[in-house]
Amino acid sequence: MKQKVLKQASLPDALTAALSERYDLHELADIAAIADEVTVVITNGEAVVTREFIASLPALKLIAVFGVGYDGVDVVAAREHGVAVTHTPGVLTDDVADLAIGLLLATSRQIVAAQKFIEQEKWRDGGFQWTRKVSGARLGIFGMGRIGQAIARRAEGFEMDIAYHSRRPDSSLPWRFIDDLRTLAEWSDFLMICVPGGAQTQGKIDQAILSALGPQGMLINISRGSVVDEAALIDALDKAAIAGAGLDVFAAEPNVPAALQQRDNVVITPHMASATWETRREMSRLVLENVNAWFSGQPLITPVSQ
Ligand code: NAP
Ligand code: 8YV
Repeated sequence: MKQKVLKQASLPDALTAALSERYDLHELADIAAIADEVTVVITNGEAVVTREFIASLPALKLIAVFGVGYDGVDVVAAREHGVAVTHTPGVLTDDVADLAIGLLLATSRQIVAAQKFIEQEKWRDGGFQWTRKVSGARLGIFGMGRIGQAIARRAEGFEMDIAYHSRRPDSSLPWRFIDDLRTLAEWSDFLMICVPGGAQTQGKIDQAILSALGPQGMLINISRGSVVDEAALIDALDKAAIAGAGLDVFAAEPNVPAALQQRDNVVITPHMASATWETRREMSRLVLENVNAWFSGQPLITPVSQ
C-alpha cells in the first residue's frame, strides 16, 4: 500500500505528478480523513506550518520544503515532535542572484519606467530622465550566505565596492565585513537584503536603517517581505528619504500595497526569483529525493539543522 503524503501548499505540476506516482498524495482538503496516517508533509517557501498543525498530525515524521527559506515552518515545534525538516539550498542560488542583479539594474536605471515612457508616446516630447550609475557604486549586502555571495560575485563584474553584514564575519570571504547594519546602510549606495526571514530578522529594515541608507540610496529585497518594515519603506519613498527600491518579496503576499506600485523608482516582481524552468526542476528533484530518502531509511539529502 502506498504511503500517505500531504501536500500542504502549492507545488509545480510535475512534482505533484511525480509524488502521486510513488505515494498516496493528498491535498489539504482531505486532512480530516487522513490526519492520523500522514507521515510526510510537503510545503513551500511561502507557506506557514504552525505548531498546532504539526501537533495535529500524530504520525508526522518529515516536513519537506520546496524552497530554501523555511521561516514559515515552526522548526522548534518540529524538533520537539521528532519531525525532521528538509529544504532546497544551493540549486536556486544562481537564479535568485540573477534576479537580484536584474532588480538592482532595473531600479537604478528605471528600465520599467523607461519602457512605459515609450509606450505612452512621451519620447517625441524629449528624452527620458537621467538615472543612476551602477558600475563602481557601493553594494552593501545584509546576509552574506549562498545567495549573498553569488550576488557579490556578479557585482564584482560591475566593479562595485562590496561590503556585508551578517551575525559574524566569514574570514574566507574577500569582502569587507561591517559589524553593524546601520553603518552598512550609511555606507551603501545599494543595500541588498539576503538574510532569512523569521523572528530574528523581522522588521530589521526599519525607519532608522532607511534614513541611514539616505536620499541617494536604493533598497533591493529578494529575501523575505518580513525583513522590511513596509510602512516605513513607503514613508521613506514618499518623503524621498531613499532613492528607490527593487522588491521581489512583500509582507502580505500576494497583496502588494498600492503605494509601492506605479512609481518610477520602484521595481516590483511577484516572488519569482527562483521561478525558472531549470531551477524549479532542480528544486522538485531535491524535494523528491529527500522524501524518497526518508521512506527508504536513507540519510536525508538536505536537512535543516534543528
Ligand atoms: P543562507 O546561505 O543561509 O544565507 C543566509 C545568510 O544570512 C547567512 O550569511 C547568515 O549568516 C545570515 N544571517 C542569518 N540570520 C541573520 C541575522 N539574524 N542577522 C544577520 N545575518 C543573518 O541562505 P541563502 O540560501 O543565501 O538564502 C537566503 C534567503 O533568501 C532564504 O532564507 C530565503 O528567505 C530567501 N530566498 C528568496 C527567494 C525568492 O524567491 N525571492 C528564493 C530563495 C531564497 P550568519 O549565520 O553568519 O549570520
Ligand atoms: C520559492 C523561496 O518561491 O526558496 C525560497 O525560499 O522563497 C522561493 O524559492 C518558494 O519556495 C516556492 O514556493
